[in-house]
Amino acid sequence: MRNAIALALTLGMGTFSTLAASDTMEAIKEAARQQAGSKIAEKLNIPSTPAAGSRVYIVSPADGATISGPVTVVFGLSGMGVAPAGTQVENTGHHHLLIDDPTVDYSVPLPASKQLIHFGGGQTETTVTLAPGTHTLQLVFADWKHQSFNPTLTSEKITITVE
Ligand SMILES: [Cu+2]
Repeated sequence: MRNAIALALTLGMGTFSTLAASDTMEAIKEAARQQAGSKIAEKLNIPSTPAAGSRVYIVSPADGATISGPVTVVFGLSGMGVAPAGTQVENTGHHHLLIDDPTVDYSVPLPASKQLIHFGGGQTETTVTLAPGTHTLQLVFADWKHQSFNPTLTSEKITITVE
């Protein structure tokens, strides 16, 4: 822990030099603790805790919808806020869209694939082109380091038909 704080102090030099001269040593220590905590959380894939009562859901399309052409998916979130990936603010995260139910290991940062799309820019909707047929869509909300929250914040899985 001591080494991690020293490392954070070294890495954080730029940040600390911008602190006003009136900042106390305690404030600097607290900043170091937070920064060290972030580094450790990132290294150990420590999940963030979601805000109590928060939930993620698909606004549209509706479950069971039949759609012709590209599919616009609107992401819903309540109880928390959207922030771009890499922005560490409590009770925020970014959306991920799961297409056709890929296998996901929620203990590590979410990988990116054609079936697991990250919206690290803080987007709240997307348009995807899917082959004709039946598909499932589901959202996963994850924290600044692409780590799923614990407990996991996933939407209901919906099924749509693309013509
Ligand atoms: Cu992500």
